[in-house]
Amino acid sequence: MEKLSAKELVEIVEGKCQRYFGKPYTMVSKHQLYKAICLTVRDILTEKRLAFKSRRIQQETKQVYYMSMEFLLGKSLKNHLFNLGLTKEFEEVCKELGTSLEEMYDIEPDAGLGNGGLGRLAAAYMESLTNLDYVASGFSIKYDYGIFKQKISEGWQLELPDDWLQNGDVWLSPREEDTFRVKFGGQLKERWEDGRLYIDQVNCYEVDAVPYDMNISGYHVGAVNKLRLWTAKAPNDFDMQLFSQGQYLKSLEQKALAESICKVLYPADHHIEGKQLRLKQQYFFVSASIQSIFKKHLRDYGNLDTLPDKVAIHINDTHPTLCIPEMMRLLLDEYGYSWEKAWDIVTRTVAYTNHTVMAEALEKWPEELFKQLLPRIYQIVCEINQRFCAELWEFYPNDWNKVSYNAIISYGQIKMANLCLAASHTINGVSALHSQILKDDVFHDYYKMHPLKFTNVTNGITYRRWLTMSNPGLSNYIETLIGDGFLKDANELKKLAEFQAKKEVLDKIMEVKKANKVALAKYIKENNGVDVDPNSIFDVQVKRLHEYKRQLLNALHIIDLYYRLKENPDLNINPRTFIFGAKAAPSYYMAKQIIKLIWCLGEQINNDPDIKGKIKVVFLENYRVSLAEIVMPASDVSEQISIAGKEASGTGNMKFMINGAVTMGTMDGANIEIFENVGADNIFIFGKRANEIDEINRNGYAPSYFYNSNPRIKRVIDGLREGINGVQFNEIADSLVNSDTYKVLCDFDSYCEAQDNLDKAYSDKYRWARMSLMNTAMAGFFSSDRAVQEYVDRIWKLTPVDFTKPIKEVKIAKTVKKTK
Ligand code: 26Q
Repeated sequence: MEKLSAKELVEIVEGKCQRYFGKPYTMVSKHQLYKAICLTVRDILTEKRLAFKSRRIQQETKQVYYMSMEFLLGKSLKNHLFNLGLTKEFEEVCKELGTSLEEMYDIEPDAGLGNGGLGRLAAAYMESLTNLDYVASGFSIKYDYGIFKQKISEGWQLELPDDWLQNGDVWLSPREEDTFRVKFGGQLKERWEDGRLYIDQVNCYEVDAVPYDMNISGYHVGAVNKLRLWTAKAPNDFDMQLFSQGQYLKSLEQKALAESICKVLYPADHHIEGKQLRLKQQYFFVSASIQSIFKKHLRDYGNLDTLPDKVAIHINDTHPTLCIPEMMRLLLDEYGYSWEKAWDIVTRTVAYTNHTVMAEALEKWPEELFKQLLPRIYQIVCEINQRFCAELWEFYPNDWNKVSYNAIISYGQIKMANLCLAASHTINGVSALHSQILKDDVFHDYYKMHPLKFTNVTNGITYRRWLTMSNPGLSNYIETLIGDGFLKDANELKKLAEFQAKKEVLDKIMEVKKANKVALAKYIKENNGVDVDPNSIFDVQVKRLHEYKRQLLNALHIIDLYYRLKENPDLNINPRTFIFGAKAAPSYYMAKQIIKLIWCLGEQINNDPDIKGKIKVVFLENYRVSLAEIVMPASDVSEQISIAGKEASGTGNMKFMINGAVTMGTMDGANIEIFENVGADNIFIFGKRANEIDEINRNGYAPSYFYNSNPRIKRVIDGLREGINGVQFNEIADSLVNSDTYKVLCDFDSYCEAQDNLDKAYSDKYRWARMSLMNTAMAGFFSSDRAVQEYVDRIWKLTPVDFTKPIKEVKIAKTVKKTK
């Protein structure tokens, strides 16, 4: 496809202004101009996607469907222009139209259709699949409201709705013709016809799933893939029936009920409440997606026997697990397959990634609720369970405990992870350590039965977004040193290591970092009203707020340092700015207390003249993808301090690393692989190892011991009780001394020591700059392009679309045959 010139693009944008807003471009608002520009980019991508699709159909390429309740996309305009190589052209377009591209970027809201790591990973993988010319579609829900907007009022988190569709809907194209119907509730009626048993779901209520498609672009490639988001609509005929019975209000009530399904993203991660609406969301998007996959496969290949050869379905954590019984339902009830044949098709198609080992985050549903909402799916899950238990019983004869622990249904609960194990051909964790823990611990019994099903794929990030787009100063400078090969192949960043002894390179690296810190300091001044010194160490912990991530450990170290400074204002340390950003699940009481504590620390420390501004504490409101793009390039220190064994991988750690921040971390998740890549000289590791934590748990842990025997710990905890900025934090103090589930006190000394070492290292300017450079140099492994290639090789078995083959005229639709 020919690349369009700026002049041609201006004409297209003008045309959009006329068509959509009925005005010449000179008369439209900035927001309308923004929409006209996005619509232009959308059309370019759609045209490209159709060309890609013809090749896919012609080459009969196998494809992956990535099923995820979350896709945390962030902003798209800048990313698409960068990927298409059209940034310069659109800068000119904007100039011509009397605006700037930056101004357009600012108008776009973040598409916050995710909580954190898992959602961002899904977005990254869609993009990397596209980068590598694989055919992929993502499936999820078009939430009216994404992750809430966080306001901080006197240190307390408030949640506000995130109406992202206001300006974010420009990327979505409705495809009403691909609407599917989803059934809930009702009763089952059995019916014999032509010697076959059919199951009808009667008196159920029905919801239409209407798809909206979004293009996914890749970097300088021919491929464009799609993300399909389903929205729930009450069927029209249903309305009419009630209206005609004079039940006007009832009808509108039903409509609102149906449409509530896609209202809002659940804002809790790592803690699960068995809410009926969440289960409805899951079945709704999964049923529509599977129906759509089957329809397309039938159109392209004529029958479903070949599904596993042409389609891989990926389950992103257990949230889309219902695609397993839904596939069975369609194969059995709609397409007349036998159980054995249907199960064979399903189990050769589906694979599952686990993202957590936290017991409270493993999804379970009350059997009764499940049965009422999804009666036919429930029957199928019961049958899968029976067969699965028979297999367990054979492998673990007479071991009731093992059978009930691993069963899909036991003690009135349906355990989604166990259903995933039963049906997936491959199961993976997201870092080396996490995958090992799955085998040794969480899924150990099943691992013994099917060791070959288990594998690891360490997570990755879209490094062009995090390095080149977010940190152009660093990326452009790297290009002058090692050329632009790293833009296609992240491993080329290794070439930077050659420069680690070159002072002029190290000076320049620190100069770039300083400029990024000045920009973040400006943001902090504007948003928090706090003056921070860009010459201080920017020490950053940004991620969801959870006790296992131990923001509290960071806070306790700050309190200790503050007391030390109060005692001795001349304490010889480098000035430091401690920066936090974190959303707490709205119902997570302790997490909100911790946010309040950090905010109070800022109030007290930032306004205490005694410590001469040596340390500052800032809590950034509403941490999100677009704020991360400002924070990552400006960070010196990356805090990755979870209790060992609980952070499945972490991906923020990788974004910091590639931007030259040095990790302060425990041996947890992907930190271990960061350590292996950069080497012990370029990272600060502290704390108990995962196996040591296990041992402590086995032997019994008494946190009061640390309180009673360690004066520094005692002073800090007493300080929480006395009050920080006049607020007492007794509940936090009690929980530390009485239970300390996440071993904060146990790792406190080791953390403080590592922090002192870090401070010393920073004093040696070139030593620090070298560490920073080496972090960027060794970050190539953490590219999501590498991760996706591993998924392809080990799990999905895809081949890329071949762009060297000429395109022939193709007939898109083949005849649909139903299998007997
Ligand atoms: C489930 C049921 C009901 C309501 C909410 C949920 C729910 C939602 C989101 C459960 C978990 C999540 C998110 C989990 C998550 O983000 N996990 C992170 O995944 C990253 C990508 O693999 C890892 O890097 C992180 O270590 C892991 O914490």
